[in-house]
Amino acid sequence: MKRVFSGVQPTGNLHIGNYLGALKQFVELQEDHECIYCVVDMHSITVPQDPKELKQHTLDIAALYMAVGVDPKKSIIFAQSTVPGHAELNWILTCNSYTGELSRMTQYKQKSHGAESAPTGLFMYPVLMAADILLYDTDIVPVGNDQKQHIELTRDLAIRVNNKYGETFVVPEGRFMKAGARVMALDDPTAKMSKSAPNEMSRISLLDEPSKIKKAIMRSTTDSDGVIRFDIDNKPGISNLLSIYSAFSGKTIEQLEKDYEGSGYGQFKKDLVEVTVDALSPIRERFLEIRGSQELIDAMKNGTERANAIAEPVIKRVKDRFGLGI
Ligand code: ATP
Ligand code: LTN
Repeated sequence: MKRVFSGVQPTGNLHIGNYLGALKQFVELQEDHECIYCVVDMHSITVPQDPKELKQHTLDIAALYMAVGVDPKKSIIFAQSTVPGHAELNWILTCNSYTGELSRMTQYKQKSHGAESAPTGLFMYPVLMAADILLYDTDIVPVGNDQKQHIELTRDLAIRVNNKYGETFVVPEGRFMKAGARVMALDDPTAKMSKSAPNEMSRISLLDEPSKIKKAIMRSTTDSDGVIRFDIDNKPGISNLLSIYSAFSGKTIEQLEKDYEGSGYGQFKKDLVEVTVDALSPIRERFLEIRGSQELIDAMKNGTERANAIAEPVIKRVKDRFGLGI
């Protein structure tokens, strides 16, 4: 069975971009893969976090994994900081990375705003992500499109170490959705939907009430020609809504274009509200059941044990290759 690893940062509520780009794949893959799903709490402290909130967010992301359908009996769910191998491998990979390649990472450039002095953690973020992935001999990494560059770096680091020290790491591959790999902001379809954007109406969170979902979709930015057709360059707003509709309903974009031929944006948006509310309501209900439950704590503790059992022999192998220890 091929092994799958992915992670989500415990920063705030997840939105439908996170779901359609990443979490939906988590659920699909667990049927015929060995899956490891991590809440990457150590990544989130690359920017300051309130300690109490961070702990709660970590539990909430794990609860959301379960609410969307990740089954802790099939998949491993755990918090990154509870497996020491992540930090150990992080250092070893740091010593095999270059400042040049890390300065070229788009996410770093965006988050550091080109400042001359930025937090070192932000700079090192992609190396820790590579450590997460390589620690489990991962074959497949399901993520959104925005992580492509980080996956490439992970592969480069793995290949570099393999060439220098002999076969050490499995070289992983990214896995991206057809519809949903890059969900755009509802108020500005040229920007990625993001947890951190100031405008609440730019996103739909997985736990949003139907009234908020309705408001955000009905107000979403579209063009003025009124034709429901997929054309990212000239009609980014309606194209984004078509992608979301397609991802939630399972209908192809071509089918939707046919279904809505001749009808206006108003009707299309109304139907999209219904499709979205129907998809998110069971997630919200399940989340409220799991949040604060013993089931959640047990699943995460069990996840840590199982993750450690996979990571320990890999760390041992890496240390042997590098001549670390006695
Ligand atoms: P933000 O949404 O604030 O930019 P982030 O990208 O850091 O946060 P994470 O929680 O770390 O979000 O990402 C979790 C997963 O969701 C990753 O696999 C990421 O690629 C994916 N993802 C994030 N935003 C989108 C989006 N707009 N469309 C599709 N996938 C996305
Ligand atoms: N950088 C990722 C989160 C992340 C991740 C990982 C994803 C950290 N470690 C390992 C996949 C595999 C992001 O989505 N921002």
